[in-house]
Amino acid sequence: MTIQELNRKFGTDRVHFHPALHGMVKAELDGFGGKAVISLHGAQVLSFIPRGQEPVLWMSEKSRFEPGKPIRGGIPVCWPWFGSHPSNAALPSHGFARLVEWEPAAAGECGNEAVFLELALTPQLVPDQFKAPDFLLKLRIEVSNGLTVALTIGNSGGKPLDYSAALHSYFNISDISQIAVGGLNGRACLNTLNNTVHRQQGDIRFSAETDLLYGDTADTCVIDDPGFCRKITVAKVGSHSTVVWNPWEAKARRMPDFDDQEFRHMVCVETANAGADARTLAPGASHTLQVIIETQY
Ligand code: TA6
Repeated sequence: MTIQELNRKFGTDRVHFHPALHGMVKAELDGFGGKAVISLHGAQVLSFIPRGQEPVLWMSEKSRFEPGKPIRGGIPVCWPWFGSHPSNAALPSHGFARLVEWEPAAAGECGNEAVFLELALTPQLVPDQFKAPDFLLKLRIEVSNGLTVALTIGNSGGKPLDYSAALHSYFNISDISQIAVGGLNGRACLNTLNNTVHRQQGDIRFSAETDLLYGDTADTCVIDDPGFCRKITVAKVGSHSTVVWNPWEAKARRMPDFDDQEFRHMVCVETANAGADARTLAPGASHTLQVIIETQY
């Protein structure tokens, strides 16, 4: 559909579609409490700015916006696998959902003075190389005073659907050495950098590359950022695993879509169904993975 057709069919006073780089399309949601921008490429939330505040989500200055490539920042949708593919290392990390164009399904205003956009993905929109299973994905983005993103996975086939997933949120922070991530105290954690397991003691602070997978946790995380004089709360539904990541300098240098010093201004707190929390859907079943992001000053 052309931009004009999209706006005619799905646009409202508060939902507008615009052309983006490389022929991509983005939607702007002008909510009562803030604004969000979503790329139809990957159904990726690119930004969320509550009224009068610093941006809540981080986006690399060197991110690519190219067909078939992941966008570095915002909220990547990782599905149907989180991390490396379990049996085929040649496949891209974090699945194919963030690499393809999704289609708008609905848009408008809803109850709590929120503005929403729903995007959908079906196997017909996925290149054959990924051998997509029978599925239906829906992503619903709601902007009110906070940002809610809900990924609903449906098994439209006749056999069980195994997958892992994450809403891989990149948060904008003042300085990685100043912040703390709370909410996971006492939770078992796999350090994926050295495959050791420990129990979290207190808040998470950062002084080196950090890549931690917490299991058995439905907890709300809180990013305490004294530099921006704010806290970002990351609540969730339908998830019992959380990933906390910062690449630090050496890994950032190895990533072409990540500027060398940008690691200082971002942290990922990822709402997942990963590790032991990977899921299996029976034929006809569905599951929703949801993150609710709010700020406190
Ligand atoms: O955040 C968890 C993680 O799996 C890290 O290990 C790191 O690879 C990150 O995701 C980014 O992955 P990407 O494929 O987007 O470069």
